[in-house]
Amino acid sequence: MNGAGERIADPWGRRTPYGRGGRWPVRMDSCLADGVAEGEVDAWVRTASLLHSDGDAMDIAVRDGRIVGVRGRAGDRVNRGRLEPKDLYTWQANASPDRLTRPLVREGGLLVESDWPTAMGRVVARSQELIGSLGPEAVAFYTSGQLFLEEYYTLAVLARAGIGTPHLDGNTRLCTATAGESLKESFGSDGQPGSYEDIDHADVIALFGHNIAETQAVQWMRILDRLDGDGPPRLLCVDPRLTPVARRATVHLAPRLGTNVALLNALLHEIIRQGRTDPGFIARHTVGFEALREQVEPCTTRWAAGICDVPAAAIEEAAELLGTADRLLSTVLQGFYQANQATAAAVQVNNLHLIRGMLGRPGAGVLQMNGQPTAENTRECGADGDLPGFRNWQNEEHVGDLAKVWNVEPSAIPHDGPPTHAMEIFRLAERGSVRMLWISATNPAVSLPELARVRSVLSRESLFTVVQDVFPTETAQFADVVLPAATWGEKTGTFTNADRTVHLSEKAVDPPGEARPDLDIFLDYAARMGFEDKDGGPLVHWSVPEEAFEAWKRCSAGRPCDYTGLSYAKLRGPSGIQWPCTEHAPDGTDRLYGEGAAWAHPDLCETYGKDLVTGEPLGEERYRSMNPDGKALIRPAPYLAPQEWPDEDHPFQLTTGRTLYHFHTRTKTGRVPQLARAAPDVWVEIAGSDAARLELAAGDLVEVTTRCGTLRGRLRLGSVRPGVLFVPFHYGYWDTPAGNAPAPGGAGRAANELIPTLWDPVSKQPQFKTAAAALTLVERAAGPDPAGTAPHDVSLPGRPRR
Ligand SMILES: Nc1nc2c(c(=O)[nH]1)N[C@H]1C(S)=C(S)[C@@H](COP(=O)(O)OP(=O)(O)OC[C@H]3O[C@@H](n4cnc5c(=O)[nH]c(N)nc54)[C@H](O)[C@@H]3O)O[C@H]1N2
Ligand SMILES: Nc1nc2c(c(=O)[nH]1)N[C@H]1C(S)=C(S)[C@@H](COP(=O)(O)OP(=O)(O)OC[C@H]3O[C@@H](n4cnc5c(=O)[nH]c(N)nc54)[C@H](O)[C@@H]3O)O[C@H]1N2
Ligand SMILES: [Mo]
Repeated sequence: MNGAGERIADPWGRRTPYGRGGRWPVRMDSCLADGVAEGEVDAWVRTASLLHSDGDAMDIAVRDGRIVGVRGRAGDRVNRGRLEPKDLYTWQANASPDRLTRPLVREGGLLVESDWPTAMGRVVARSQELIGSLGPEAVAFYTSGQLFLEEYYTLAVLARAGIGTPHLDGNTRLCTATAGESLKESFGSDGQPGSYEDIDHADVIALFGHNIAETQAVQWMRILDRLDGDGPPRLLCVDPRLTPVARRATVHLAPRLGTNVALLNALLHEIIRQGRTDPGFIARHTVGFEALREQVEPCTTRWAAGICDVPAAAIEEAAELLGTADRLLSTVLQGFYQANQATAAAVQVNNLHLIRGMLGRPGAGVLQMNGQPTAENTRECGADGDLPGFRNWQNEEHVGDLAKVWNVEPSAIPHDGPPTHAMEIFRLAERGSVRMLWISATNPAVSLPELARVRSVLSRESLFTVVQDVFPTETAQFADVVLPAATWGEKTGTFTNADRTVHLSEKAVDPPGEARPDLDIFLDYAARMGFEDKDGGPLVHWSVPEEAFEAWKRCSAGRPCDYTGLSYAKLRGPSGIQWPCTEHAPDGTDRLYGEGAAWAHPDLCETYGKDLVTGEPLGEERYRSMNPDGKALIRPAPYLAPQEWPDEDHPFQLTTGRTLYHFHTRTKTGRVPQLARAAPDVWVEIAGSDAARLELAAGDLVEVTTRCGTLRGRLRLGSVRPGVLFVPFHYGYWDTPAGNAPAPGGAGRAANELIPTLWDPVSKQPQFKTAAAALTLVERAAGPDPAGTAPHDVSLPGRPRR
């Protein structure tokens, strides 16, 4: 592989420094299979990365009908030619010998190879039988943040208006439900305010619970290039671990897990106390400032220091950074979204920007980040249970408008209660009221909390489970029908990254065996089910991706995520394009809300808001009186201690997350030799001081136990704050010798054996980032750390640098 080793050891590659306000230089990254020269490639086919929310634009190299490599696209606004290690190497996974190539059905307890008519016949027969006998609510869909826009939109139409079930959600519930919710609470509607180009202009960049160096590595390259250029930005990092971001930060705050709201309230307190607000912006564009002032009035830095276990002086330094920034860019991700008080904490970051007037100008913006590559589309298409186009299910006019687009009666669209969230769907399956669960492009038997319980739900006799995937996953083992899907490079469609940039991804090669694009599977189902509109025409009236895109454009018209100015032809241009893109904004829109949050108007908003503590809906009347003119909402929240808190039996705070080299449950990256070698097995990270106190050493085999379960892994030292354990959540069971989950009560390898079922009351996002845990030694290290320490993972002893 050309250049393979070097980008494992040097993940961010060569620096191309640039100064503040300058244009990020191009750097071309590529990787081709051994023995293939650029000139020998038959075709380069346009796509973007499907391994994080960055949307790194790239071309797939094709030779003799096979994928033989990738290269970045120089003209694209997102990455300007760069690729990160997963982008560079993961194309190899498409050709894995163990791809699913034929449908499987369960016969006599075993999954056996079958054909499409048989497999789809079973799915359709079971759907019709359940809908006929128990009603549409017996059927549920749990989808992804990794399919394409056209696929989500088709799924949303068929689930909502075809079947009429309210039980449709994405794994975006685990991922960016809080991003969406915090934007709704602050701006009345989902929709990312900021732009990646804000990195080029900001003088302060604040990263809240976001390890961007490992999780959107190309934007970290952009930050590194600014740090090496003229007028570098100052960085604030809020993370309990000494991440690569923390190492480069001007100020690093490493709070106790789950105390984000206390910290933010103290930062807001300082900024208000020192008069570093923008009164003009507050008066013109916001409501609610006085309530925030009262809420944070007692939240001194000393008060927060006690709760967060961070020196008050460090919080003051951070407040100084934020308060003196002239262009402030903030990013927020899972250290907030998956922690205690997720929405309340993320909303405080929005408040920071609202009171400082840091929105809608180059360098001044908020990125409530997405994680998955296509999570934005799950949300905008309504495959997360919300109505498509960020319509408000409590607003009859919005429902009526959608009904017109679909040519159905409004009553055909379930909207008499909030959408069913993923955790609730699993609970309904556990209770037996959901009887068919169709899982597409997600692996809940590894990624949901409390895995022992998830396995027991999925193995229920009364639950008919359909799994649509590209590999035989841990989840597929529980299926009644397995549908083999085509994936990236094998199908065509669009997807939208975290800064609203839409990319077209085109088919480069044929899928293996009988695998079919997810769109074709959904279309086949809709046709077999005979879903009709109110005039007896087909409800789903498209048959290829471009027609689905055109149908979506009509649905998005006049909404915040307006796609009407886009087309496949236009997306074949040099760069991806940011929505909204309309006749009036044909080149797309870089930033939202510079001129105020117009979508927050009561007639237009996606939601009337929720109580940030209880999650109770505020209701239309309350919203109208609070925000009659449609301004941005400043929403205060009190700090509440996490439910999971250490005690004598469980003295540690456990958190979980990611490494640079793997994507999620490793169905793709685990099958890529370079990446698998870089991080072959699970580990447990502990502070050097805790290890010394417990007389433990690097490489020791340990057991971590919580009230839910037990995990075994080798110890790594050094990069978490004292009292914290960190475990990556990538490792399940498909590549273990047994290939199976642990026997009940046994120690597992998946982090989610340990994570209890708890979720944020507002966004319903599970809390993957705080569990009380115990640690015990199983066996001393035989030699050096067998987990293989990745080069950037060197442990630095001592306190995080400030
Ligand atoms: N390499 C790689 N990149 C990815 C992915 C991947 O699997 N691998 N997945 C993609 C997806 S879907 C997502 S959602 C994103 C996630 O991207 P990130 O959110 O950046 O990743 P995480 O490692 O989950 O969590 C980020 C940080 O939160 C910190 N944290 C934990 N608890 C707390 C807390 O209580 N407070 C604060 N302030 N911080 C805390 C952790 O120490 C961790 O460093 O990454 C995307 N990119
Ligand atoms: N403890 C802990 N748990 C977590 C997290 C954490 O930080 N800690 N993070 C959470 C977050 S943010 C996320 S996003 C989730 C991710 O959790 P999952 O969604 O379960 O993770 P993936 O491994 O990405 O699963 C995607 C599945 O889709 C399949 N697939 C890939 N491409 C296609 C395609 O084109 N079509 C079809 N049909 N299938 C395809 C893959 O083979 C894989 O099985 O995990 C969550 N769980
Ligand atoms: Mo995610």
